[in-house]
Amino acid sequence: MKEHDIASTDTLAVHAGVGSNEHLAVVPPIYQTSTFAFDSVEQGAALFAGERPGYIYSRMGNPTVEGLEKSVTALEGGYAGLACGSGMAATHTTLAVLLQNGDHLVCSDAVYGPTCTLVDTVLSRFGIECTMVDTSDLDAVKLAMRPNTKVVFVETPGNPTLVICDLEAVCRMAHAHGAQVVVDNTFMTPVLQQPFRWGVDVVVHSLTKFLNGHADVVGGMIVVKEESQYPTFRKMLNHLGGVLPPLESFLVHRGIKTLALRMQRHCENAMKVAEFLERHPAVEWVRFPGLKSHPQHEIAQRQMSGPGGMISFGLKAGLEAGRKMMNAVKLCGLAVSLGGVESLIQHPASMTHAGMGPDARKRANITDGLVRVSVGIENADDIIADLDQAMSG
Ligand code: LCS
Repeated sequence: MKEHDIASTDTLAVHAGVGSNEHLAVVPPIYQTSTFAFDSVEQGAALFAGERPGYIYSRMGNPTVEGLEKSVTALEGGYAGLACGSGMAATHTTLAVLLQNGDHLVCSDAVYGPTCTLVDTVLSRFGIECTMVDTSDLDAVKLAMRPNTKVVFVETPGNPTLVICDLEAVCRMAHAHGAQVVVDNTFMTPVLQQPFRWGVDVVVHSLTKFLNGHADVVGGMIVVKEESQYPTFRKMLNHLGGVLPPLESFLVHRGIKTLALRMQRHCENAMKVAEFLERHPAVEWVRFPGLKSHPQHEIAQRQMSGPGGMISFGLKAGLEAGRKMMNAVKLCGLAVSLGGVESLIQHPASMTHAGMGPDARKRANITDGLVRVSVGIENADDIIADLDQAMSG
């Protein structure tokens, strides 16, 4: 069966990109090599000229990396994938392709902290201006658009506030302006949200999170929708150089085989944890796309096939109580990153989003009291018991 004939993400997660190999190994080998020998000078030249398919040098292409790229591409329903050394490398490479001096970018204000820093402080040095807006507010997005706006970069649900953007509506607006839409799909994975269905042009991921799922690799992925986009993206990644090595590619590809199962468990567990938190007398507020109290709950139900595993909340007694709680967890790890099988808890204002600065955090609604939990696949009752004891300690 061809990959494009398979519709279900469960089956694609297991099979896509695995392909066949010389010895019919069920799990393809790791091509742990930096370079590939040529049969002859003529063949080498033909490979460089693009007249023949084949591998030259692992920054330009490697079969193990390609297997992973095919897997994520099939899951997203795109044309091609480009594995990058980190999620930040995927975002940087994408924006380097789509923007140049004199262009303007509109970006979600609730994004992973370093994404905000990249667009705000690094791209500005290259003459690219950026407006950060609440992309759940379409009027605000419309107001931010300028004649030179080339890209709308959306993270949905946003890190860490879990604010949700209506992708179909934002694509319609951006395309009418001649701008492309890039979506960071890290929090959802293609199992729960497929941005290309809503008109998005480019999808980026931090593979470090749910896609790999085992907290042992840092990686990223770009997926483009159309064939025409691909050569420029490949050239840019090759020139910027932020590629993913073969061993890491193998590990992420292995992790993806259980992606659909893991996402189902993350969603179920997070729903239980969010309901527990919402009922808890010490908790002031909870943000989780699966709760009816989420301001964009209806969009979530239409656009996402599950609420995901991320929850943010605040305690009535404020930041100090949150700190005490985070220091008291026993099962949950006190660590940044997310999307692994193990539950993690962290404090965005002093950790992942500290570098954004207080003004950008305020604009994005990232309050000092906000606590973020990445709900793992342990027994939900055990996670709840841990949070409960940490709050009452
Ligand atoms: N996009 C999102 C939504 C992220 O959460 C992260 C990392 C990135 C991109 C960047 O990916 P990386 O380069 O780390 O692979 N988020 C992290 C977080 O919330 N805690 O630690 C890392």
